[in-house]
Amino acid sequence: MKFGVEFVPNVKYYELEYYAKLAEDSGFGYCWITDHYNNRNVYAMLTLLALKTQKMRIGAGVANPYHTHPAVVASAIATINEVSGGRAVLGIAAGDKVTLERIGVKWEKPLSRIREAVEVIRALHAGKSVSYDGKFFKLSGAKLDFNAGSIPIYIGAQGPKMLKLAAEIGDGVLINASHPKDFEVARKSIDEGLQKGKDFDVVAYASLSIDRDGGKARNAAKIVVAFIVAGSPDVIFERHGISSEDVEKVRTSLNNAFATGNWKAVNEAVTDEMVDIFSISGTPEDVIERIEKLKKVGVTQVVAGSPIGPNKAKSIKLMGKEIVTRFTN
Ligand code: F42
Repeated sequence: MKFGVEFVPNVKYYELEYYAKLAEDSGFGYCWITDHYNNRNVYAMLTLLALKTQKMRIGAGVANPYHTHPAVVASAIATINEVSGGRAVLGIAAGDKVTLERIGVKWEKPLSRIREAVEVIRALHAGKSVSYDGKFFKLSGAKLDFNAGSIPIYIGAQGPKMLKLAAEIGDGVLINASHPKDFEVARKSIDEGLQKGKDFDVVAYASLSIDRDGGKARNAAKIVVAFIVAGSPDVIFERHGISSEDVEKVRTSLNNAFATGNWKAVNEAVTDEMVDIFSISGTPEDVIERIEKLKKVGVTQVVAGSPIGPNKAKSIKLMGKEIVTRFTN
């Protein structure tokens, strides 16, 4: 099992640097930085981390081919690869519809767009002069004027078609899920696209919260879980037997909280069951038990995403000491 950590660059650069270095010192092998135009720029932050870390692989988790042309993505991540001495990885996915629409970007045909983008990026990274006549991207003799090196491409995917595509054309897949049942289902789509014998990293890009006090850990995950519940499709609730009334309570409390600031009500609306399904939360023992189950359903990398714990620094260290060491030694 490999371990990664995810950071959202909605904090000052020196905070991000501090947590990333702490993660590296705690034994995490991957650091993924999210990409949304309204946060600090992902490549600027990755350049910082390329200079301030030594061993960890660092990458965009995830870029999208809507607001950034794949040739620009190819060049940006190749720059990170050069600065980091070959430690860059690229995550790419369809992008967040709501965020993209806010800047007037139409979110159409994500499957074909991702396929084309990955083909363009791989060709440019191979150092070729690229002429490409896609539906969305047209290149005519495009070439990077520096050596990109080798950069694995991971695709962020939840839907069955995107999972299959990720298996077909990616080196790995980043799946926003925490529960073994969701990976059992995802595995079926992955297997449809995966060539036998291909080395492929199945990543649980999970909401994780760890603390020696299990109650505190679970409580810290509740707001993040509320957002996941609010954005999940009905098929997920049906799969886990969550009632539509319970989902509605979370959605209503969340909408109200934006207007009234009553986040306590959001915490109350999130059930224990939801915390279990949409996050990996609890004591080190609870987290170990869940990771053992994820391993059984084919997960090969666990990414600790928000909130990581009630005290981020303490939780990163605890993850390193009790979890990363245990699974990687
Ligand atoms: N989004 C961001 O914007 N920034 C991030 O930093 C970010 C991180 C991230 C990490 C892991 C991860 O898994 C996702 C992450 N996301 C992030 C969200 C990501 O960008 C996607 O929004 C998310 O993964 C949802 O994608 P999906 O895999 O569910 O694919 C969507 C597009 C979907 O509906 N897929 C369907 C499927 O079955 O897979 C298929 C849809 C389909 O068939 N479309 C057709 C087509 O050709 O594309 C026709 C549609 C048409 O337009 O007519």
